[in-house]
Amino acid sequence: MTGTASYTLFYHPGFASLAVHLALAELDIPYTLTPVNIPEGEGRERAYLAVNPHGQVPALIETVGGQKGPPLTQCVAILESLAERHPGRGLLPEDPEKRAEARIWMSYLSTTLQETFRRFFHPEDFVDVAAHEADVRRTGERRLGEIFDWVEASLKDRGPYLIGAEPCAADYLFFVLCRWGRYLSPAPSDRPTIAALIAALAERPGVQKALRTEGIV
Ligand SMILES: N[C@@H](CCC(=O)N[C@@H](CS)C(=O)NCC(=O)O)C(=O)O
Repeated sequence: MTGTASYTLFYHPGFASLAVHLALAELDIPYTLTPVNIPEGEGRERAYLAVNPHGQVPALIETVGGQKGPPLTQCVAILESLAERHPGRGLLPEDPEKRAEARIWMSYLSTTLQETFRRFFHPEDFVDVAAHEADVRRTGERRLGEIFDWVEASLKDRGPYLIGAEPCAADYLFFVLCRWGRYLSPAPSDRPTIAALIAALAERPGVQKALRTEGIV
């Protein structure tokens, strides 16, 4: 496909879709937003299941020259695709070693940190007996604390971003997960190195624009 690309992002404020929204806003490319009211069950409606068969946000549709592409789903896959479609814009670093490092972060964050949050927010998905939910939530919370401690230790004397001086897609994903962590004690932002990363990202115009648009500043 040729011509200028524009994107439609299916999102719900503050949900995983925010990572893609931050990337689009930071790339400063044309996009529109389509809200999907996940808490009210809109994700399970037939129309949205045709976009994302898992009923989750994000989903992203690219339109080039008036022609719509297939829906892209899964945060990491979408971020990778955006980096591929907009090379040299910093979504993934140019340097192969740094690029690999960014991918390691994205994979770790998505499969480990993001997944562990499910135990904290949705313990009912992991047990048949309601009385066991509190246990799942508690162990999920403890594990989240360990993961954020590990990230904090890994970032010491580096940064301010995950792979150094410039932000990349992995940082956008991490930013969202830190936001989710505001319900934890300690919160991710109670750790000084992570707090510095969040503060640095929060100063960026694209990040501010996305947060303002989602009404979650
Ligand atoms: N692995 C998916 C996870 C996305 C995800 O968990 N989305 C949540 C919101 S944060 C959702 O839409 N949940 C609705 C559901 O599972 O029914 C990704 O990375 O895109």
